[in-house]
Amino acid sequence: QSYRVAILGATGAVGTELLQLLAERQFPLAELRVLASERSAGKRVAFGDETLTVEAVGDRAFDDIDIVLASAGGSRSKQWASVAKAAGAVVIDNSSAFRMDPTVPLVVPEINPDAAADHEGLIANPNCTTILMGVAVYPLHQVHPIRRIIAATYQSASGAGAMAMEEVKVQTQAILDGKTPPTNSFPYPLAFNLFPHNTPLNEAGYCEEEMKMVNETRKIFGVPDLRVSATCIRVPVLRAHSEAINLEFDQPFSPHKAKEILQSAPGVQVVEDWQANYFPMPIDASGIDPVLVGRIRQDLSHPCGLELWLSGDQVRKGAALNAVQIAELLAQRNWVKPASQRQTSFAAVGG
Ligand code: A2P
Ligand code: 11C
Repeated sequence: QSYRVAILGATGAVGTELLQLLAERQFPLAELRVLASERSAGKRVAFGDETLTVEAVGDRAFDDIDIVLASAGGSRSKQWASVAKAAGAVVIDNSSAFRMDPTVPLVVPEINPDAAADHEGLIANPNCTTILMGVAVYPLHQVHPIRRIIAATYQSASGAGAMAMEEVKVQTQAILDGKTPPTNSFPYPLAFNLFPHNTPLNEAGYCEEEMKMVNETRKIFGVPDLRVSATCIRVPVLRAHSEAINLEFDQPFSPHKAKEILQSAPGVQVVEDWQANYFPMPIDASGIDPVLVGRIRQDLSHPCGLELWLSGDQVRKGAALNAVQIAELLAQRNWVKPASQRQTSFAAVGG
């Protein structure tokens, strides 16, 4: 079976990656519609060896579409998800608009694929830092439950979109030329600098990005009271986020055993050369699928603690790849239609 797919936000950083992944992974496509704002209507985007013409999203844009991969920001998702659902499509939404809605599954296929079965036309793709952390620590959580996670993130410009990536390059050149760096995507210059993630702060002093790591991890792991605390920092890296993660388990967890588990965990690649002091780096993680994990070591300050370090491509596994994997999951398990509209294999017993 093949599917009619639409990408909303096809000209953006994640949209571009979605196009590459659908081609690379040979997703079974009957049609691929590429949608963006009016500004981009008529532009051409690459899809494998072909180019496709971008259409402006509109009321009829989702007619006859089975799967929508949405990555045009939360307000656009809020505006168009219901239109796409009404047209009969299932929306896999990369924004934060619906993630904490209890009726919307929040899915990382390596962690909670079965949650996708219950969808009613909308599935949320988690936040990128949350996905990367989840893929790396869930395999350990399955062996010994995690009691507490403390994370510090080093987030690249790609998390703020294609324009922000461009801005870092322009800022870098401006500073090297002795000029004032322009700032549009971020409140402060990012080149040769770093700053706490610039999302709104709550009363406790945590920003939205940090609270996404708390709340989304709880939902994906199915542990509503999991203790998570995060500090999210934007760094002048173009692409791929890194995270320093401290884990506390309910019992001691040997680093050797943790490494063995992670070496066979889906979506993870262990990168550790202690002699060479070589561990995951964003330049190595950029453009590849696995989350690179290393420096798996005993927490000196706690007998049940482990420390680890990861780098993962924010645009790939942190966004586009996870969304395409959800689409593949729906296709493989025949879950493209909403749960309430699916034919079960049991005939209704007549009365
Ligand atoms: P466009 O290029 O036409 O503005 P990024 O996160 O990399 O900045 O990408 C954002 C994506 O969301 C782009 O594809 C962008 O399209 C799309 N987008 C932005 N505003 C709208 C809108 N009002 N309607 C549809 N798509 C939009
Ligand atoms: C960043 N993680 O790096 C953010 C971008 O919840 O989908 C993605 C925000 C989200 O800024």
